[in-house]
Amino acid sequence: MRILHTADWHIGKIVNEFSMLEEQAEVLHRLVDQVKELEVDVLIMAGDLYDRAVPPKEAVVLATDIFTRLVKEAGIPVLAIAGNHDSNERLEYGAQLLSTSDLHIEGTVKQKVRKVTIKGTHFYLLPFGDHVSIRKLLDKEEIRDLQDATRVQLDSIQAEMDPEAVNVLIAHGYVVNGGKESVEDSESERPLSIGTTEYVDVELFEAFDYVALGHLHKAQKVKTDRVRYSGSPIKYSKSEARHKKQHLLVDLSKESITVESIPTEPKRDLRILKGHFDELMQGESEDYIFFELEDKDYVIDAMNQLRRRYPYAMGLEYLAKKERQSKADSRTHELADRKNVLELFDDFYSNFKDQPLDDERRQAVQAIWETVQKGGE
Ligand SMILES: [Mn+2]
Repeated sequence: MRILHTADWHIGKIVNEFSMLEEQAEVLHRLVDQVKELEVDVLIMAGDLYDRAVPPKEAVVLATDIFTRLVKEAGIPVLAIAGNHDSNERLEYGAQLLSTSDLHIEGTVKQKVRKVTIKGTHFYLLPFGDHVSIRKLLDKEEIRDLQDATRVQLDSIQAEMDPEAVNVLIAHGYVVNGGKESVEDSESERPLSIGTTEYVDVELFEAFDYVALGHLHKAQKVKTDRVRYSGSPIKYSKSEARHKKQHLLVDLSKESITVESIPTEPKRDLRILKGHFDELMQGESEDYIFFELEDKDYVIDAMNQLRRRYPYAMGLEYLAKKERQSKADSRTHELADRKNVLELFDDFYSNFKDQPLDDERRQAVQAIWETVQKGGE
């Protein structure tokens, strides 16, 4: 079974006011050519097809073009799920009809996880959903977070799974090996939950021969060769400047797995350029650039001047200022640790009101604080 694993297309995404649509069209149309050449059996898109729940119309047009070419021209089945950026219901529009043409889009979470069988291999499609709606849908009180929700869904798959067959799971989320330090995230991934843990432990996925994940934008494996993020095909934030963007070509059987990376290489790269303003003004580039200026003093109108040489400049920061700021931050934290509550309130008040706390107010605050310490009355 030869799988092309990709995810996090985020079609329609705007990065620092630049639309990524041109790069997305370039990379995705090339992807169709590549899957034709590589004779893959199936293409997986593991969530975040779009960047927003209601994508711009150009994004919908591009997605339609790519899916149509994959199915009609390349002649391969496509398996896609919703990620946390997608609208589950909107993504699923027409899905039952599209399935008859081998475009399988699973948008909403179902009571029974959808299974699609291709050339004897079973694919389980697990779209992203929040734990509260999954708890309601499955009527399972014990679901308190995403880890519980995933466990319950995987248990129900495993109850009916044929362990002799090759089984592949497609999912979207934050899968870790023990703790979140085990994987590398980026600035452009939105948190999956507020108030409860967003992490799911990789141990839950042991029964599968391959787990095709979406969400983290850096290509990486989690604990084993068989659990992987393909990453996004394009750099979507400054923190991704050093990523090697790729699709994964996976040759899979019960006994073995080999994974090859297919670099995506859009014409316009996203890079960080570090140096003094005068040096940088000697160069030029049509890439997306984040500047890190080493100048000690501010340069008047630096960004506009740089834009004449770098029309796709995305951002600029002064390294010296950043360093001063982080020193000041850590000093503030140190001081905060040593002050008592009344002194801290004093600071807060004078910062907020631009005038010092007078004696009358100080006494009032002190009285309140003493009451609080006594347990409140
Ligand atoms: Mn995501």
